[in-house]
Amino acid sequence: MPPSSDVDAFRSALRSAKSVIILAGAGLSAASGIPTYRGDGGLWKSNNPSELASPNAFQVDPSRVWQFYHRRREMCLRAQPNAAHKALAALSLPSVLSRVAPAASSPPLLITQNFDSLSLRAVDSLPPDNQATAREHVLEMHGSVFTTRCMSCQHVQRSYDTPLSSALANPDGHPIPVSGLPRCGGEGWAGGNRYGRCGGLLRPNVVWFGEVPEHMGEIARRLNWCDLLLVVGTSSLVHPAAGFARTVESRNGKVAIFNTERSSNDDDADFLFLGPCEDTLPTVLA
Ligand code: BV8
Ligand code: ZN
Repeated sequence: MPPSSDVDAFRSALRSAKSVIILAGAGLSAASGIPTYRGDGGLWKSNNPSELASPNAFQVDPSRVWQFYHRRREMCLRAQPNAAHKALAALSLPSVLSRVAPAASSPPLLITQNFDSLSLRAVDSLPPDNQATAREHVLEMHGSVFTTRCMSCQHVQRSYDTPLSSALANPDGHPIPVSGLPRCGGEGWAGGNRYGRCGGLLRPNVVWFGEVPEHMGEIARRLNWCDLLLVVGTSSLVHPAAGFARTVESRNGKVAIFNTERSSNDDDADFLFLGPCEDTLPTVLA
């Protein structure tokens, strides 16, 4: 049976759902000006991921990889959460949750493949008392461009300071010597736990191809109980996230897809809402 686009039927499914998960991809942040990967103007149309988004690429040319991520980090820092980010963050509010998903035992878990941290920043617009709970329900499975990991002591640090090294702010693009790249405890260090000030080379703490995504244990546990999965703005081509819909369907859970175009999972979906998620999500969650 083709997927339904009936808003009332979706709202009824959401009202009876006990464990809701949202899986988000680059389409969630498109309206915030962050380019997607595979659509028109997509990032991987003009850049080769194996030369920029892999451990080997960083090994071979850390300067080129850091300049690539510095530019994207600056773009993410300038971007603002859009109406879709905010509609999802609002689901953590008891007043909203009791209205749209009264049977849910806890706020929906938002698993985002995006590393722009806009879903976390959307939480900042919630009342302060609700922010901690809302943040606990956001899992950045491909990491965040605002976290770094030290190649020596493995210390992970979140920082919105910029630049993480003055050489990166220099736009003339010549190779930066490794000594001028972000260092553990160096410029842009966000303070906090000074344990990790070993001076080692930092890497962007994003999940590259071939690396294990973050929070996979928690994700597997929650998928086991999920009876309604919203799949928002993803081409569903990157694993393991691309397999989450099948996992939920195999346990008789329902899947609702929000995308501007047909994608590889939607024939088996229960619901399909075609259109910009910054419009469709606030509508169906109203
Ligand atoms: C792993 C960070 C093992 C870096 C990224 C099985 C089969 C085939 C391949 C594999 C497989 N298992 C593993 C692989 C290899 C690989 C993979 O999947 N390759 C694919 C490409 C063939 N996977 C991995 O290497 C992963 N690691 O599997 O480890 C493992 C697994 C589990 C447990 C233990 C061990 C690691 C993958 C992470 C790679 N890192 N990014 C960087 O970006 O610089 S991937 C990158 O793709 C981003 O994270 C991005 O989020 C993600 C997915 O892309 P999308 O978000 O979907 O973006 P895309 O542009 O493709 O689509 C956007 C969609 O939005 C479109 O549909 C468009 O129509 C829609 N849209 C646009 N605007 C809107 C909209 N929708 C709604 N509203 C709008 N306004
Ligand atoms: Zn270190």
